[in-house]
Amino acid sequence: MALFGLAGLFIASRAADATFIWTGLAFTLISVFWIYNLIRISFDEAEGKRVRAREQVVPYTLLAIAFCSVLFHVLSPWWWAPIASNWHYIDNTINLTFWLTGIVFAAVLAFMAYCVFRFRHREGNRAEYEPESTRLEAILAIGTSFGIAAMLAPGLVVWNQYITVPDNTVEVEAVGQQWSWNFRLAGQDGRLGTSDVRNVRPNGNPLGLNPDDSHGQDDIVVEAEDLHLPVGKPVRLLLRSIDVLHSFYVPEFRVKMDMIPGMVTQLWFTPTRTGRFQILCAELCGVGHSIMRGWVVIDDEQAYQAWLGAQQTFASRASPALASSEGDSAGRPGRQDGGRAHAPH
Ligand SMILES: [Cu+2]
Repeated sequence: MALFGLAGLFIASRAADATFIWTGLAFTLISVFWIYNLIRISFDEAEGKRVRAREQVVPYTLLAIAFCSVLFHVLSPWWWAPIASNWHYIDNTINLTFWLTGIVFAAVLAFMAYCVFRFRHREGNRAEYEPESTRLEAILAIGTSFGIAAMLAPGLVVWNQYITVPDNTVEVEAVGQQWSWNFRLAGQDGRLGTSDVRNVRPNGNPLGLNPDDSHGQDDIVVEAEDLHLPVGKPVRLLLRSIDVLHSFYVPEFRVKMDMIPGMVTQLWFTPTRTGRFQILCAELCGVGHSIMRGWVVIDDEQAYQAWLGAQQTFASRASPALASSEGDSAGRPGRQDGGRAHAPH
């Protein structure tokens, strides 16, 4: 019965059109109700409410659930997108967690099945009262501690790698706003200029670069277009938001980090293959959250240089008026609306 339900899930997940999806889900629902009914019947039998028709349905059902769950995990069509960065450590820790929790899950169900079978109702049997067992408590406490430590320890090691940025990274800025992604790369001087949300102007300065900072003049500003990066080079992404909380997430890179207004957060990765990968916002950030998508294109060196050469610098984008008149405190009225990148609609 459980296999029947499993087959239904597979049909639903592989199906291209709605009819098959609903057929598959119906399969699964029917088998779930069937199993539920079997369990109910056997409980009734155990309580003597009903003539014993099917001996020991519950233990077998429990074992079947454990077996099919593990089988489903192994054969599941819902799995990660193929990795495109150095962060295979993250996959390893998740796999480890899956296996540890899977083994415990199967063991608990097997224990339940054993107990249901071993201590089933029989005429004249009486239960023993044994409220405490120091030995059993010690075994469970120590066993559980080891299991949890085994799941947490690899995560700490990987987290340490994740927050330790290597020296040879290229700095690139990604800025989230409702509801698009902008980027900035250092120009000839190899340095990003300073920025402030009070400098943000929808036309000419979407990232709020400081017009008086000479380091910022040659910065390459990519507004709501694809970000290109060279393959094989470690990248340190500096993350900013100019309005509300966002989160930068590229599933293939296995990296995700929140973007917090007023703070610069960061993450780093090394792209390991060329391709076009979607950026998702992973923090609910307003009605347009689900359409807040962008793309990172990983190029070989030649294609990357060609793309880089075609980009505009901050100085070439900005209008002369912007650079001079709003740099001082006289620009105060302009600052009032400067916190937002653009009108909501
Ligand atoms: Cu967002």
